[in-house]
Amino acid sequence: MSTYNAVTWLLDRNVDEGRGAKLAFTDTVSELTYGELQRQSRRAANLLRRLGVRREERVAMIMLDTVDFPIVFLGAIRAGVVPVPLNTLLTADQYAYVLSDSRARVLFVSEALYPVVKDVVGHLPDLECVVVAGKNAFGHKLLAEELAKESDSFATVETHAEEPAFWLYSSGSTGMPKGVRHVHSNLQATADTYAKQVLGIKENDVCLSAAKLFFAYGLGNALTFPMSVGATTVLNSERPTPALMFALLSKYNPTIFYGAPTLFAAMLNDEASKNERAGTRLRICTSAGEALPESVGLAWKARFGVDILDGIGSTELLHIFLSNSPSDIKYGTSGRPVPGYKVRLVSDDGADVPDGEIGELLVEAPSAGEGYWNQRAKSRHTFQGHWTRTGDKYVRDADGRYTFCGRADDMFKVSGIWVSPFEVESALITHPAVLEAAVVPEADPEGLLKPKAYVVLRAGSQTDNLYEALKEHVKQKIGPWKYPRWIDVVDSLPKTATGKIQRYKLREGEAKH
Ligand code: 3UK
Repeated sequence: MSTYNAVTWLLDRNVDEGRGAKLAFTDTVSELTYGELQRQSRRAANLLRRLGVRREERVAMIMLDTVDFPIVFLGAIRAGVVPVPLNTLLTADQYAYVLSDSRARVLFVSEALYPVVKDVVGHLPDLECVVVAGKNAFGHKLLAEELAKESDSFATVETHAEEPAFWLYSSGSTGMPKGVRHVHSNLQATADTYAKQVLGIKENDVCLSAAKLFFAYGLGNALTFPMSVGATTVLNSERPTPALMFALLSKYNPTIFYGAPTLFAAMLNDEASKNERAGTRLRICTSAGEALPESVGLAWKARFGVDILDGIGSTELLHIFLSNSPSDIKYGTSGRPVPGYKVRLVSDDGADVPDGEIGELLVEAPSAGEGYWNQRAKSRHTFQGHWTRTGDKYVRDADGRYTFCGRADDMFKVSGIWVSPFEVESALITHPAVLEAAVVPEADPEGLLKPKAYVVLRAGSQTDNLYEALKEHVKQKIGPWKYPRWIDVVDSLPKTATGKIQRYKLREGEAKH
């Protein structure tokens, strides 16, 4: 049987090829060369063995983006143990759910995040040990001390290319998160396709990702991709505010900056950063998580002279499968299939739809997860043989480019015609008074569905006759039946940790929790 452990390719290969002394990660406090990361990850593998964790068992990580993250993540994979990085912004209840669902044997937690889980860790039958990264052990074990006790030699476990290497929980827009099992070969699959062929990542690149490592997007951006070529990553453990991002861009001068639409828009709008530059070495930016409005892409390019590549990825498919590329950008679209991925657009009955018609996006991917843990019905619905359903509605134009039209579950019909909330929201935010918008169906007095909008206004915007002006604006832009019949001005919109609008929380008659 041939064997393949992702760590051999991702990490050990860099040392074998002579990059042992090269800087792999810096987190603004500590630095880690490829050689040091190799040694530390071997210590982490030995630590897991000493703690009695066996191959295939899970260990959870609630860790900030510091150099400890790759040490623990890669150490576990080296030992054939399955790391489960968790969102660092969850509540105690949500941690209790995922820790128990995954049956994690060990929890690695950053000191600053320990207080959130302190009342949970004593109540989980499968959790045997807590290891704290930082200076205060809270009565548990300290990561640095435990690693120091271990040997830095370890025979990497001979795993199979198709056995689970790590899990990522997909938050979805409703319900409890689902554990997506990703296999060893999936990391390399995202590097060989998107990173190599779209980003054209090279050894001398320096990467900065606003998305954290526990997200599939951040994991690829700041770990898989740079390590695939022996490049360097700048890790940021703090909240990615515009001011902090500008400071990191100027201090580290990265060549690739991976962001998200809300952040790019906030950086462009930040009064205090009006005179900031994006760094002299920056060659490309990427955007994912939600669609990048055309206006944001154009404004960014005009101000900083660097393009933003919008691309869509998902936790289930690990990284981006449809994207613009440096030589082929059309703002407002998600571009074309990434080489190595195939896509289809299908109608409700499963038939392929022609150009210009909206269909659900299915993807054939070398990096698809192999299923959701303990969720057979949901696994069957999403992972259908070679094809993975995304739940996204898209339209393909005659040039073969794809444009996002919203989530399948958010679409609704008005007078028998499909309305995409996303399209109405996109129209609303082109009005100068509107910063953000969310659109949901609401029943009129006859019981028929019509669009209702929740809008966040820009500071200091003119509000005389605003409602009529917004309705007229939408009618002009996208068609008379799509305009919002009701408009509510709100301070903020409900969003997931990944910045996606939770329309279900705004829909009439649905649980508003
Ligand atoms: C939406 C987009 C329009 C879309 C992700 C890059 O976002 C990521 O993963 P998630 O599991 O969410 C997946 C869903 O998010 N989406 C993401 N990107 C775009 N919609 N345009 C986009 N560019 O609904 C998708 O199904 O949180 C992003 C890489 C890895 C990822 N996991």
